[in-house]
Amino acid sequence: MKKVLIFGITGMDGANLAEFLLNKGDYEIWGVIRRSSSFNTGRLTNFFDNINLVYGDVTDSLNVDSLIYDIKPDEVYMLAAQSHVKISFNLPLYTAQVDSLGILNILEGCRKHCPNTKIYNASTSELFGDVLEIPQTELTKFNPISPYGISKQFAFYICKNYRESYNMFICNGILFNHEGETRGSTFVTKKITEALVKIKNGEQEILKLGNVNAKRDWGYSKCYIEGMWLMLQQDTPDDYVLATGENHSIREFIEEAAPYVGMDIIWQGEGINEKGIDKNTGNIIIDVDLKYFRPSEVNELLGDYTKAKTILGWEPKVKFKEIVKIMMEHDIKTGGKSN
Ligand code: NAP
Ligand code: G4F
Repeated sequence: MKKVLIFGITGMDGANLAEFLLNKGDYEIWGVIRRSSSFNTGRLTNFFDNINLVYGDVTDSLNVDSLIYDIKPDEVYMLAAQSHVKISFNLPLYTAQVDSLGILNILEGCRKHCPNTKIYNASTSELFGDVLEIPQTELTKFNPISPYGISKQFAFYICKNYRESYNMFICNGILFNHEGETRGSTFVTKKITEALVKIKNGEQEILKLGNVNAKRDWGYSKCYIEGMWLMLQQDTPDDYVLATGENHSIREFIEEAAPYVGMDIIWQGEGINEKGIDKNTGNIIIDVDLKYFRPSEVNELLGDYTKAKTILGWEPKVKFKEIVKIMMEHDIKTGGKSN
């Protein structure tokens, strides 16, 4: 059995990865969870008894060092993060502590105790920020414009530095937005799918959103998990973009999702006075609200995954319309209740 240690196992990707590796049958799974005053293992329910959970926090270097020393994993996946871009403007220092220094604690632990461990670092298309070319590839210059993106840029380069300086096996996965049934409720796709269901069921009146014109290259978490794993199965470590190669606006996501609950959204007004109205009832469903705008906005992301396709044989199997379908059907079943 290979030992794998997952930081961020309670998150969307971490839980999907744990399940994926369990199904492979040759992994002993270790996952790090944070102490919390409320239940935080909801995404692990289906396989809770088949994994080993340990308490930890990536900002606690003593803790990270002991975990790596005790477990001596064959593979480490660093998925732990303060992963919300807008919140990174409210908590810039905390975001830097987790998203920059967290991986450094892991790199140091592995360098000292198990230098042959293969390490995956969750990098992000937010590094491209105010993009300098379209589409973005592994060679596109970074231009991050949020504390989150800038913190993740440190993480990217410290991984590259440890790979080159100490000959360690470390990969940065530059992943574009990816979604799914268990996406956190404050990210825009899940906020939309849950709200539409609740509005339909009479449990919510209106959905307030920020910039509905931004475009994202949305993929499906369960496809991207496989790409992460493939990176660590290669003979040499490298950095890869995972994306779908198509992008859509928030507005398009809403228009695609609404018919699943019998709504047909038309738009009236402009800027912060814009409203999304259900053509069938005349009810206002979407209200644009300044509160959800960011101090600086990444307007458009579009990824080119040619390198991952060529070297890893990876391709996104699920694209935009199918993602919306999966999320809407899931939320209709659960009544739009969060994980
Ligand atoms: P997520 O759902 O927000 O999960 C984040 C995970 O990190 C949770 O398990 C969280 O624990 C844990 N965590 C946060 N702070 C921690 C700390 N100080 N110590 C230990 N664990 C901590 O994120 P995700 O969407 O699965 O994304 C996984 C990773 O990929 C993140 O690094 C994210 O930045 C990156 N990424 C995501 C996307 C995307 O579109 N999803 C795209 C590119 C990159 P709690 O459950 O206790 O909060
Ligand atoms: O869903 P979002 O919050 O995702 P964002 O900011 O693109 O970040 C996600 O993807 C990154 C990869 O590119 C990850 F690294 C990161 O961890 C995270 O998973 O926002 C998407 C877009 C933005 O343009 C935002 O301004 O939706 C826009 N938006 C409009 N109204 C909103 C809202 N976003 C949120 N969260 N909430 C709104 O009400």
